[in-house]
Amino acid sequence: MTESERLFARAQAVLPGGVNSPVRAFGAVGGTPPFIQRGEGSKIYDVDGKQYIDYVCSWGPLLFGHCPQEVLEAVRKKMENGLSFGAPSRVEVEMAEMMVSMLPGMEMVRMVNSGTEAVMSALRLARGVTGRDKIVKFAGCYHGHSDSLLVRAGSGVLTDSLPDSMGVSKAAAADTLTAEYNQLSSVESLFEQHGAEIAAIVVEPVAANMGVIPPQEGFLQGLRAICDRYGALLVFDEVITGFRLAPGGAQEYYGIQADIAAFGKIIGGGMPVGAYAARRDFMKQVAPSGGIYQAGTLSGNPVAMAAGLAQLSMIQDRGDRLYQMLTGYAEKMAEGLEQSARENGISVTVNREGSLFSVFFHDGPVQNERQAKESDTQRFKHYFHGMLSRGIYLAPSQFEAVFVSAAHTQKDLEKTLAAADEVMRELAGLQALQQK
Ligand code: KE4
Repeated sequence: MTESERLFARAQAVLPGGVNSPVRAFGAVGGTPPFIQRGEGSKIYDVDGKQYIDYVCSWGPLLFGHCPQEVLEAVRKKMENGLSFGAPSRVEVEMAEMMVSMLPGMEMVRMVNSGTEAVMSALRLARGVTGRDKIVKFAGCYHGHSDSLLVRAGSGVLTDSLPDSMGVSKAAAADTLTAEYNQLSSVESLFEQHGAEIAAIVVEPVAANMGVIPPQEGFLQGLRAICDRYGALLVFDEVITGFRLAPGGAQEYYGIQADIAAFGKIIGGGMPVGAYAARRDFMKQVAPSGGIYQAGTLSGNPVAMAAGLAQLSMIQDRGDRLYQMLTGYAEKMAEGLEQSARENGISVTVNREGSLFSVFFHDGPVQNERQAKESDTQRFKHYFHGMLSRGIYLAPSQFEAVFVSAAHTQKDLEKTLAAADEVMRELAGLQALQQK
């Protein structure tokens, strides 16, 4: 038995599925998840000493890879003065000023502890500001695990093909309307029926929880126009896209102004941080300056703020050069994987936006949840394990994204594509056998 197997057996006795978040359990791909001992740059090392090139990067937060010195130094310095006070501190102001300076049209921000909390709070703000109850979300988009958003959700819900989560009351889900991503007509018809009751549309500007599905030309602009026409708010869930597509996230990248935006992942630099932001007249309605209540014991935790602030400062220092580098790496990797599949007669569809991409084992366009679900998840499973056994650590699900970092090197790319060549050849061999 490997140490990971021993730990996984122990973990399953005390943690549901042996994990603290479902996608980590390898449910969709099988096998034992490597228990990670440490990370350094683009690499992670498991408890059995195996090294992997990491393309999960903690599901997006680690834009500069594992243990960037600037973040570690900021955390070390801050924690020597205390871990948490439950009282205002300077670094919270500095973090809020930094975010506001980087985010188009956002005048105030409130820190929370996760992306789930950020989106949940953003929607409470939308309901409070508009006095309306209904929310429109998209099938296959994932916005965290708050009750009203676990309706036709993506990520782990899609991966484990749970219809919807048990435990969510009908009442909690009743005000959530679902439309199809990249299909404005499905949004229009919901507004024709419920327009006056709809507080907001919540959308992942680039869907990344059914695999990566970029918005088609005009889709986001169409959502903006529908919100304006009906007096609803446009909420961008930028937990993944925020600070990953551009310093100003998807709002900057697409030039579209959301009314409220939710953040997570990168703004914590690997520590538990979420945030939501909007213009001043909205945010002033949040307690204690207004009647929309939201709170948190560890919100704005100084050590987490120090990590996030260090990471955002590194983004500011590097500017567009950073995004050119991230996109360049992702482009070469995506093209290399696609070419390797094509040369071996394996049907794949590769979707990429900026440095975010996914390889779907699918032979047609993937522009919505229905098409994503047509992917060959058995083939993905073989691909995943073929890459893992060659030291390439991908998300253990067809319905997640590849996350690259500024720490990934040309050497990593070469090793990744060499492994993919071997795996695609294996898949071709299997395909030939099946066709006999
Ligand atoms: P957290 O509560 O997990 O910090 O954020 C929820 C969330 C909200 N919005 C978007 C667009 C997200 O992608 C997420 C969380 N992402 C998943 C990965 N697709 C987190 C991984 C996990 O659940 O363990």
